[in-house]
Amino acid sequence: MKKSVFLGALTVAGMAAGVAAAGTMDDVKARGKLNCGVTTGLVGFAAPDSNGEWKGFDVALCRAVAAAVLGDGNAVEFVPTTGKTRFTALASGEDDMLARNTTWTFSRDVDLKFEFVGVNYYDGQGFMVPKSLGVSSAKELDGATVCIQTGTTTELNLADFFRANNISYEPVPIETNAEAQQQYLAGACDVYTTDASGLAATRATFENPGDHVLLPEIISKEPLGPLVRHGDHEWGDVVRWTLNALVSAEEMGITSANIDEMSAGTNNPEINRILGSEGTLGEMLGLDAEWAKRAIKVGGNYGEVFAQNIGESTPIGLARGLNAQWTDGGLLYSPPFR
Ligand SMILES: N[C@@H](CCC(=O)N[C@@H](CS)C(=O)NCC(=O)O)C(=O)O
Repeated sequence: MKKSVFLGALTVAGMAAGVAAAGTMDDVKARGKLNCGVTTGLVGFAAPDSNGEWKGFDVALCRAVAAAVLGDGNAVEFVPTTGKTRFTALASGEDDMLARNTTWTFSRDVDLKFEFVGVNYYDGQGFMVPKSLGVSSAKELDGATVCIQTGTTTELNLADFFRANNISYEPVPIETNAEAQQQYLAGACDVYTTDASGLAATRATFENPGDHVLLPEIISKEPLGPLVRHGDHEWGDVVRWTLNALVSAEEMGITSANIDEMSAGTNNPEINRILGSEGTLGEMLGLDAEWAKRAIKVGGNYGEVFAQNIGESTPIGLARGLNAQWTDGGLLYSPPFR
């Protein structure tokens, strides 16, 4: 405990001085737990279930990294963070990584000094209104009160969109999605705006989801992905290639059902390199040969994780859309395992 607080302080000092901060992997191994920054609760992406067990699309990535590094998908301390607190939690060393509906932007990379290791969900900002408002386009929202989460890209895009369309709005600032939901349902704001995936996830928990509509406008690009601190490339590589392993597994047909059989060896050399029966990729990462096998086994490949947590057969009901594999016309494209 003492050690991690000390290293946390060092990390901040290191960052302030622009010095590379290394050693996250050793920290995680010594602690025996991954500290993964997630939301305060967004069902489908990251939220505790009725048994207090964290579940969701982002949670699955935390568990995959823990399985790769520590051999146990349950060796995760989930650290709830708000839109505002997430970056200090990561910069200070309280978190080893963030998997929290976080958009990859220039300033978060270059100015805040974080490294986005990839995209796990291509999204965009949308608007939800009660059907009873009788509005069919975001351009009709002149003068509306809008619930908006602070510390987010949502805030900035909203201002841009209204200004570009020469209309005005009154922001109702809120800190968490739970608060937004409560305020919106209580009528404290006419509109809730956030990532379209977040709107779908929020609406799915309403008593009468059909009373609310998502407007057709998507006003921004929100590439959501996991991030780590600048400067610790070894750790960044581990998180990046864990995500890539889940994506590649789907592309190559490795599933939680066939992974044991496939890991004994197949006639596809890339599958063998991922699953560790050929080559030394694990060793290059500072891990063992079965790191990716364990990561994929926890929640399945990217497609299985998507389907189980947010896909069309869940109440959230998201289509793969841009998040389909490149071979199916989507944007998911893992670099090769070679
Ligand atoms: N992607 C945007 C918005 C992220 C965001 O905070 N989204 C909300 C609504 S989808 C959320 O995850 N809330 C969960 C919480 O309140 O803990 C960003 O990175 O700034």
